[in-house]
Amino acid sequence: MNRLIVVSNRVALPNQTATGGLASAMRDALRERGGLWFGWSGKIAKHTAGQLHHLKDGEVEYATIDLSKEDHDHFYDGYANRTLWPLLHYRPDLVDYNRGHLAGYLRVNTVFADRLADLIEPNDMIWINDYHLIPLASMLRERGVRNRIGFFLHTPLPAAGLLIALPQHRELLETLSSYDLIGLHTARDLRALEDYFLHEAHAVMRPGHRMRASNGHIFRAGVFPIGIDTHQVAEMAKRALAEEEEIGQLRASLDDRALIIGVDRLDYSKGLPERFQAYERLLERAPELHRKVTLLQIAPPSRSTVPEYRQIRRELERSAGHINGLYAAPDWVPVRYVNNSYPHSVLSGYYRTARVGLITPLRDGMNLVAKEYVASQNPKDPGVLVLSRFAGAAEELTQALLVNPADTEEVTDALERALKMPLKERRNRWHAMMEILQKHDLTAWRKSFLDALAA
Ligand code: GDG
Repeated sequence: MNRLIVVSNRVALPNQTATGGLASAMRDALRERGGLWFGWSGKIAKHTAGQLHHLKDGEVEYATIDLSKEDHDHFYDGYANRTLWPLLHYRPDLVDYNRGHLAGYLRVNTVFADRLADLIEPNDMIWINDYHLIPLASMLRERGVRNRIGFFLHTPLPAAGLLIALPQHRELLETLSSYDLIGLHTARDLRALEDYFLHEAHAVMRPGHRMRASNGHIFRAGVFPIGIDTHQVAEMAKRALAEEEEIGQLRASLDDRALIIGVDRLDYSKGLPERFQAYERLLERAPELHRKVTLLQIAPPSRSTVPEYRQIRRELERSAGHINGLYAAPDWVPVRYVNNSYPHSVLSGYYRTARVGLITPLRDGMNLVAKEYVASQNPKDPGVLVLSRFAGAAEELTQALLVNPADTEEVTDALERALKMPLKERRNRWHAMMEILQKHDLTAWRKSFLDALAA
């Protein structure tokens, strides 16, 4: 089996817990085949930026580099988080375009290419991840790398009409044609990619989902919806009540009230203000539910150097305070809004406790929390997933109650229906979703991507 090189902005080193789906998928793939994980060390260089740090753990090597403060600010805080992230999440109004940020982004990709090129052996397969590293393959090709290189985009890809709002979009996006394979989460994202290349970048379709770009490169794109480690999550959730004291504490505090849960990084793409509004509307419309339900929203803060993230935090504090001010009673707090993060083992127990999983991003590449919520349920008495149509997960989890997160009444209706859903219907919907999650788990995802890359 060929050696695998994984490249991502952040690397989960062996002594760190792998948070998030990407990190654990890559770690498993590397352990199985042996290989190298390359990326940013997560550190700002005090003296020399770009120096390589090596670490070996069994068959897996890690090579990381520090970034200078200036490069980090332009590349990560700037172009990745303030230009590409809002654009890819359909928010051109939030795109902060600055040529200095683009220059920093290209500079960091160049440093990655320079350092990585020296580490590549002739038969290695290279798997580059996410929007931080779009031009990396073309830079490696310029350095003579002829290996098979795949790219996976973990975010959505918006329609061509939006992508062209990015200044110099062709210079950046056409570099995608240097990959052998581009992986996306959904059919909608694939359509957007094909539409962009065919209608904005003068590419032509070739048989077998291949395209020929205007520079003559032939590449392939496909749909590979990321999964979770379904079996492991289900087992963890089953054990959580016995093993994690937080679960007993939460259950005792609920006092038989139905729990609605949301877990999201504090990000404007997650639709949190709209979610709070729908919950407020539920309490307004259904007084019989007062004291009978509680919303637990877990939202660890992220990217707090970006103004929009500080603003959404203030907005949510106001909104939670407003709802509690209107409806709370001495023995009932309708919204529990928590800005902490929790280990997976605790989260899975929280999911199992919740009658409703309320996952309503305005846009999301996949949304692994939705899948983890389903996998954590008690098969005898499963909860109901209320899911945004605009999360990639909605293409597979069609037995969730699918909603448009901007339509307050629709989300409120779904919440009410979920809270009142009879056991038989809950079981039927849960079984259908669980079957999909078992078949298309994380192992199946990485295998199908790597098989396609090797083909
Ligand atoms: C990108 C795309 C796509 C652990 N503790 C907390 C927490 N975790 C874990 C969750 C889940 C992961 O983090 C979050 O996964 P998501 O898929 O929801 O979102 P991201 O990792 O930000 O993002 C996304 C994914 O890549 C994979 O391709 O699905 O669309 O944006 O595993 O259990 N999460 C939160 N709080 C915790 O305390 N929010």
